[in-house]
Order: sequence, then C-alpha cells, then structure tokens
Amino acid sequence: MRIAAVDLGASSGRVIVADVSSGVITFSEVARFPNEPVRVGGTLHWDVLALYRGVLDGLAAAGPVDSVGIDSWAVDYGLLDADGVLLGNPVHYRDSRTDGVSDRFSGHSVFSGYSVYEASGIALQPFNTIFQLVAAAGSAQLAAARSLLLIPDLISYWLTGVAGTEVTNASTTGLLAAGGKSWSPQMLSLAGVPESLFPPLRAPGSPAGVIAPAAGAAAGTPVTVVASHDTASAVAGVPGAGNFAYISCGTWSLVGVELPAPVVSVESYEAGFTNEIGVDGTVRYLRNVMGLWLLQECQRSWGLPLEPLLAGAASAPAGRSVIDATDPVFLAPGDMPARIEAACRSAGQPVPSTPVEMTRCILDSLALAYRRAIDDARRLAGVSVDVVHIVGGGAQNELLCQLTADACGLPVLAGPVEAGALGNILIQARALGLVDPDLSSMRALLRETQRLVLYEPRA
Ligand code: ADP
Ligand code: LRH
Repeated sequence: MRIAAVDLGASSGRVIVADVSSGVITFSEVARFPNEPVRVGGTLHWDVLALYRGVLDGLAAAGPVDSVGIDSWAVDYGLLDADGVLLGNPVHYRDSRTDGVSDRFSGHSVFSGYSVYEASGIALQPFNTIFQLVAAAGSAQLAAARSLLLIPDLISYWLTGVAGTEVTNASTTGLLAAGGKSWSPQMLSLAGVPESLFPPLRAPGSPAGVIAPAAGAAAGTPVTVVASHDTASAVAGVPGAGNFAYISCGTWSLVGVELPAPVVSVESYEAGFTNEIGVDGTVRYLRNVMGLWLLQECQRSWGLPLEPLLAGAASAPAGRSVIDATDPVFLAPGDMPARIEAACRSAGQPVPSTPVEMTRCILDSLALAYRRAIDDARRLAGVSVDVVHIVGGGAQNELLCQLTADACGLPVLAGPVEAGALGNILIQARALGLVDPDLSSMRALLRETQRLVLYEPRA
C-alpha cells in the first residue's frame, strides 16, 4: 500500500511517499519546500498558507495514496473563530512576545515553576503554548477564538474539515496533566483558557477524516492521526533496541531516552528535562539543545553554504572554544555570530575569527551538550545507555556524529535522516494492519531496511 507523510520541520516541509508491505518499506521524497518565517509589524509569524500550498502541491505530486499523516514542529497554533476561520497568522515560537513570561512563575506563590513542572511534566521553556497563551492574554484575537488547533491539526482540519487535538503534540502545550491522559485544570487556569477551546483529544492511529474536494487531486484520501509532534514521530522512527539514547538532530537537537513514565523530581526540573508524550504511552525524557539552528543562523548571516564549512571544520583545531548550546540567549533569530563571539568572550575563551572556526566551535559545543544531556538523563531517570542514535538532517553531518561518539564515549548509529517521516508512515502502516503493531518490531523493521552508519568513539 502507498502511504504519504507530510513532515513540516522548522527549516523545511516535505512530503514523502512510502510503499509498505510485509517486511519491506521503501520511500521517496516527492516534494520539499522552504519554511521561512515572516515578520509582520514586529511579530514573527509562520507563513502557514505557503506551507499549506506546499502540502497540497506535495499531495498532488504524490499521486493516489491509501492514507496521509501530518506532523510538524510543536507548541505553535492557530486560533479559529466561531465560523472555523483562522484568526491571523500563527505566531512563531521564536517571537519575543514570550520573553520573560515563564520566568514570572519561578517566584509565583500559587504556580511556582516546580508546581507547573510537577503538574504537566513539561520543562518550562519560554515558547511552550501555555506561556504563549499567557502572553496573548487580553488580545482581541484570543477573545474571539472558539478553538485552538496545533499546526498539524490545523493542516488536517483544512484538508478534512474535521477538528481534533493530537495527544503527543498536545503534551508540548504544557496544558496536559503529566502522563498525557487529560487536560490539567490547574494549567488551563494558569493559561486563562477554557478546556472547550480544544477539540477532542485523539491518539496516533485513529482516523482523522477524509480529504475534501476543495483539496484537489488528493480529495477522497483518508487522513490518519499520527504522532503529530515531529519529535514524537522521529523518536518512533529511531531504529533502536535495548538501552539506547536518541538525538533527534535537525533545527533543534532533542536529546534523551524513552521511558515508560514521567520523571518529575526537583532535580529533573532543575536540570531542564521534559516529559513529552510519545506513541503507545511512552515518555520522551529529553533536553532541548539549540541544535543546528546555531549553524543555520550563522550561515544566514554569512551567506555561506554548509559543505565547505563542514569540510573546513573537520581539520580545524578541536575544543578551542565551546559555548553552552542550551543557553536561551541563542533562541531568537538575528546576528548569531555576534552572540557566539560574545559567549566565548565572556567565558574567557578564544573568539572564533573565521566562519570555519565558528563552525567548529558550534559542533564541539553541540557534542558536549549531547554528552551532558545523555549523562544527566541516565542519572536522573536511572537508566543505562549503550548506544546513541542520531536521526534527522544532522545524521548526515559526519563530523558531528564522530564528535558525539567521542564526547559520549559510546557508539553512535546515524540514520535515518527522514526518521520523522518514517515514524509518521509506520503509525499509518500499523493502522492499516501492514506491520507488526509492537513499537519495538516497527523499529526492528527500520533497522533491517534503512542504511545506518556506525561511528565508534575514538580515544
Ligand atoms: P527540521 O526538521 O528542523 O527542518 P532537518 O531534520 O531537515 O531539520 O535538519 C536540517 C539540518 O540538517 C540542517 O540545519 C543541516 O545542518 C543538516 N543537513 C542537511 N543536509 C545536510 C548534509 N548534506 N550534510 C550535513 N548536514 C546536513
Ligand atoms: C522540533 C520541535 C521540538 C520542540 C520545538 C518547538 O521541531 O518540535 O521538539 O521543542 O520544535
């Protein structure tokens, strides 16, 4: 059977079509389109209609398929009015409207930072939906809103006319009770929104409606709910077995382990670990590391392509300067080289003086941040890790993979690059009865069919 995955990342959107039959999964990319934010009147927005057009064109290019599933980056949303019409362009999670909002809760008498963490299991990051809603309080748009749809649910609604709230992505709002079974009344009250703003929760694998005639060539195709948070799909698409850690390595690097239940200790809160919901009730216990965003933003300033930077960085001196790749100072767009230079200077380290030196500094810093995250996850969750899987676009970065193996002192298995789309496809394949339904069997299928590259740690 033919299955299409729509995978919208912060840097690009893609439509991937797979053929799945017993024991075989082959796929090809039929469309890729840029995801470029637009600043309007001082606010950074997603160009959601351009993305929707990319999805429609991609589905037309895909030809007839038996099912479509949609995933995207987390936390962001569109508000709909009483007629189901979008109220304004969704705001980008890197917009400054949330600056300082989450910090307000560190000293709040009723909602201390830890009580928010304990209730939701979600690390207090400035861009969480809950803090975006606090920042939007009192706006005419929020007052007029009758429903809130997370980005993949919005795309799915536009395609089918059916509204729902997919649970893995809903967990990133910070509004679900830890464990992800229901909305948290306390967190809804903190956000100042009623539960009725959210269409019914739905789980990966359930039907999401049928594409309407207005969608053109794809009309009549069933849409299946997948793990609509891209990281949830990517972790479902990690070809791991036994004691593994993962790095979902794209614009962000999401670094952690999969657990059966959340960890909400004070130590875990202080270490900035989140408990997002994955497929089949799993918990993604991870830390957000700024990821290849650091390099993408530098490249945007320099106007330089990736390949020569990576080639140069491979022979540049190692560990000359390192920055904290989890520091929120790097979250917003804008002159990244200057911010990295400032961080090196204030840490008393040599300031990288060329793009190649800065690239090396970024990659060394990412590898060290990965090691810290994996060590902390092991300690805080009480688990062992024997191998690190790197998936996503960054799995193609040979230098980063080798530096990660070296820093962690563990073997790294790199690939698949399109783990997000593959996780998306596997959940649909399971709903169609095409694969063994067990998550570990689905991962075994990826191990058997996808090319993985092994990096052994060097002394
Ligand atoms: P997202 O899903 O967030 O849009 P991706 O998973 O597509 O991100 O990863 C994008 C990143 O992958 C880029 O920032 C880039 O650093 C890295 N990348 C893409 N292609 C290559 C390549 N050929 N070699 C090394 N790295 C690559
Ligand atoms: C990666 C991602 C990540 C979130 C961030 C907002 O694309 O979904 O898991 O923390 O975007």
